[in-house]
Amino acid sequence: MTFILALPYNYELPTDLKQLALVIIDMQRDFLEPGGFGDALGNDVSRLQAIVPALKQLLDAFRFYQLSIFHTIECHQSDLSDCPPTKLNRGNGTLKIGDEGPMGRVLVRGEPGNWIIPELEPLPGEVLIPKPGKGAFYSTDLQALLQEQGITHLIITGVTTEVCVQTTMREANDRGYECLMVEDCTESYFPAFKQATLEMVRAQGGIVGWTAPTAAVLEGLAAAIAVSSDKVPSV
Ligand code: TIU
Repeated sequence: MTFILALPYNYELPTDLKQLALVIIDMQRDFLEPGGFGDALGNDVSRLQAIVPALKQLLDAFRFYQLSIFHTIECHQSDLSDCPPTKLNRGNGTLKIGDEGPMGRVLVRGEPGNWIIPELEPLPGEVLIPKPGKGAFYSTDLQALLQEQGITHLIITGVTTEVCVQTTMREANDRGYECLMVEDCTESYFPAFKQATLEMVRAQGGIVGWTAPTAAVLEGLAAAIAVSSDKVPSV
C-alpha cells in the first residue's frame, strides 16, 4: 500500500494510479493578473502568483508519470446566457462579468484574460473543463469524464482556496471521490481564509478530505510508481 503523508492522516493512493487525477482549478489570468475579474472585485491579485512554481512542479510530475490531468477555467459564453443575473450583478467592482477590460471581456470564454497563465497551459491530451460556476462539477462534463476514465482519487489545486477550490472539493467529496488539497498549490486573496479552509476540510477526521504539501505528494507518488513498476512482470 502506498500513501501520501497528509493531514489528518495518511492519504492512501489507489493501487492503479490510472485512478488518480490532478485537478488544477482556474489558474487563469482573470484571477492572477491585474485587470481581470479578481482585480475588479477589489483583490490584491499578486498574492496568487506565489503558488505557481510548486504547482508547475506538481504538474510536471503528473506529466512525467503520464497521470491524468484536468484543468478548469471559470468562464461564460459571450452572450452571458450561462451567467445567472445574481452572479452578474453581485459586488460593486469596477468591471462586471462581460465588460471590456484590459485583458478583453471579463470572464468570457476565448478572451485573453480568460486563458490559463503561460506557465501552466494545458498540453494536448490534458482535459480542459470550462465551468460557469464556482464548483467544477456544476453544469460541466467533469463527472462523466472521471467516470469514463475510472478515476476515484483527486489531487486538488488552484485558486482561490475558499471559493472555487473548496467548492469543487466539496462537490467531489459528496460524489464519492477521495480528495486531497495541496497546501502550497492553492492560494486565496485572504490568507486567513486559506488557512481556515485547509483546517475545515481536514477537521472531523477528514470530513471533506485530506491536505498535504507538494513535497509529500511528490514523495508519495514516487513511492507508488516504484511499487507499481516492481509489479510489472519481468521477461
Ligand atoms: N473571487 C474569488 O475568490 N474567486 C472566484 O471568483 N473564482 C475562483 O475562485 N476561481
